[in-house]
Amino acid sequence: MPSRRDFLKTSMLAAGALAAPRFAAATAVPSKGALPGAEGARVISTWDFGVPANRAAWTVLARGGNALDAVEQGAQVPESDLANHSVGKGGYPDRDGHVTLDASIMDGDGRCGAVACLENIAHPIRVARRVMEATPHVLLVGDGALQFAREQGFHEENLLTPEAEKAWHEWLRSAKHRPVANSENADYHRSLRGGHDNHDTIGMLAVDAHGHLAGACTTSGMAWKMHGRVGDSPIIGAGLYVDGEVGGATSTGVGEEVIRNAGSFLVVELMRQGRSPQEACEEAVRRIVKKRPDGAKEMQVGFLALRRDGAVGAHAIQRGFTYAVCDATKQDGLFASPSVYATSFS
Ligand code: SD4
Repeated sequence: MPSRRDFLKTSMLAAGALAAPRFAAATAVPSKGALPGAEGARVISTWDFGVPANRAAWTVLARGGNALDAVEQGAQVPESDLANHSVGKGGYPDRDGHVTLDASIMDGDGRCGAVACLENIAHPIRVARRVMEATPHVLLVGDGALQFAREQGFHEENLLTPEAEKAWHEWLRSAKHRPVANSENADYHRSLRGGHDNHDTIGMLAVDAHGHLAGACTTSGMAWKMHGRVGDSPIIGAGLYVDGEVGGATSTGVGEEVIRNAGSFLVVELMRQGRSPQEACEEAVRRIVKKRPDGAKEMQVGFLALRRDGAVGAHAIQRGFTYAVCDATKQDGLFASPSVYATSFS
């Protein structure tokens, strides 16, 4: 894992290096089976914890495995990390003390599956894939999602770790129970993020050596959210969208703003119209900021995009959004996204 200083150094080069198509033949899309082994494969994901997640995904891509298996594998790394309070087991609970998880997975061919407000299952991304493959549906929520997971043989366990429970009790002491829509100040948004700013949703996008694309997104959502609240992460087109003809996009930050703008779908459609991944992410962020000129100063939303040729884009409202890039040349790349504002919640 690179140190923060290494990453900051690297990030000086990042925006230019990755915003521009990295692969020599940026517009030449590899045809199926044309590239041996891992050549041409790349996986990217949100935040610092994307580095170990990418490495897990890379174990699949490096042996010529497919992008869908890779992102499912990679997303499980932060889901298992108990020190990570925003994804999977160990995630901070809602205001009533329930850890409720949201996840989605999408293949470049348009197949997708998702779960929302799922309790007691440590790997919601695996359940999302099962929804995609074993049901005629796209999204299962709450008790129905849990019932399905049980039927599929998933193990049930308590996801509220002692550390997360302690943080919840501390929050309860000063908690103001009020709907998110009424609350637009920075302190409140910071509290929604559990006071941890470089720990957030993991969104992961991969292109495999056969030129096939897939994406995954998994989160425990905003800390101390209202019970039943669902963010952007399990909403196809909001927190995640992948189109094998174009590329994929994923988001992190205040999910309500991403849903309002169909954020990831927007990024992919902009790429389809010819914008670079970087330009597409910038435009999606711009739309959010334009609609919420005051609120945007105090909230974070970040988009990450991968074009089918491997070109990467990233943009965020606030400074501090990092993303990890892994390919045959470097497995642990970590970069800082450009942002609209220079402020950081970190
Ligand atoms: C959500 N985008 O549920 C996700 C994760 C999050 O601050 O809470 N980010 O809105």
